[in-house]
Amino acid sequence: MSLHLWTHCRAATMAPGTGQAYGLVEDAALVVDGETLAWVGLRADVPTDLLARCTVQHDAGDALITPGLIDCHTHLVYGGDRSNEFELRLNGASYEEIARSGGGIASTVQATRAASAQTLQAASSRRLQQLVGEGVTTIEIKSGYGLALEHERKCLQVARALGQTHAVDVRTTFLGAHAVPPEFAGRTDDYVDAVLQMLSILHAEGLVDAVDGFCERIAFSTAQMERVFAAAQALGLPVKLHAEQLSDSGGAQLAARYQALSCDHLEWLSVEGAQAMAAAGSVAVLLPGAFYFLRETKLPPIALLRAHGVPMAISTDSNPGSSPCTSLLLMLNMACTLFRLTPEEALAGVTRHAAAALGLPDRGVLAAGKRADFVLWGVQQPAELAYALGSNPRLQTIFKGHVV
Ligand code: DI6
Ligand code: FE
Repeated sequence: MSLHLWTHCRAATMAPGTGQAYGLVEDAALVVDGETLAWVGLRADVPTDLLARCTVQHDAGDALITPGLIDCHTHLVYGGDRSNEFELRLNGASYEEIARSGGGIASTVQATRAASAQTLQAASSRRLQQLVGEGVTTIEIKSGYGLALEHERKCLQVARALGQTHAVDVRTTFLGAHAVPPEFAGRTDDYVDAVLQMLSILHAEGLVDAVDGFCERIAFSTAQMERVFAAAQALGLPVKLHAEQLSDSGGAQLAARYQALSCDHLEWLSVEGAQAMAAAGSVAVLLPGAFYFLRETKLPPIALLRAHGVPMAISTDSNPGSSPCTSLLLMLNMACTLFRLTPEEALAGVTRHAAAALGLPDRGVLAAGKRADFVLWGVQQPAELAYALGSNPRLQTIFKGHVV
């Protein structure tokens, strides 16, 4: 099989331990074999046997190359929007008050149930195109606005279908434990029974790659989440958790006991929670869009996460209520400005650590054996990706070895 050679570029490989910030390689070459990277390094060092097999040459025009970006936490598939609640909040109501009075997630559930798969597909496709247009090559999409079997199924099927119609790898997460739907009002434990039933059916239909929940005083307790996690574990599915977003409920410790891939949000994370995550190898997924949009003032404990060596990922949390955002590059900037991450930490957060948050060791860095998902950017320095607020310097995306 003929190989493809990419040259005239700098590569921010994001590979750890190279001694270079961003794993940067000046005057780099990438050799692509089918869907896989066969070799990455200095152009002068490409092995001659490989070079001889490179029949297609690509001049990257002095672009900076990074791994394809990974948006590891989204609620991309939903009906309607919540601009009305945005307005209510600007007139004084809080996010929790709106949620408790039947708005919030419940209003999106109503709109999502009413929408056909086709309508959901069209609306979600528009959002996905914006992310893909910024170099996203892997995206996680959660259910959680259907909250009944047929509607959770519909959303997960739409998510899977999006992966067929766009140059992006879609990972699905079942978030049945997102909110208690109106027909179960006051009967949360009964709804958890229903969640367990939905999970086993949707898993059998091949629609679920991971399981998530919203562990919060306005959603599910740790005891209720534990039932969901135990069921996921019995099915061999990895778990993640929306934990300590609005309060510290000990969700991180629970998730860590189930070797969670990630705990997400974490504004109220405790020392014990961070220790548990470190011991379990869980990634901290930070969501600056939700922090910004809800005008939170409690910052996630970045210093604590650093001190315990917990890897930090960054994601859009794209959803209609707390982060109506379809720009992962903007999240890079906000992770730096709001959370004080370094641009290198932020870029690792949408590449290497985002891959870990999805349990995908085959991507997130540019190295031999990894998937050939990468992006050419019209920038000189990697820091420009986080610095240039609201700009999109993407030149080209290569997905599974092919130019998109
Ligand atoms: N936390 C969030 O920030 C989103 N879901 C969650 O569990 C918000 C979802 C929404 O408001 O629609
Ligand atoms: Fe979320």
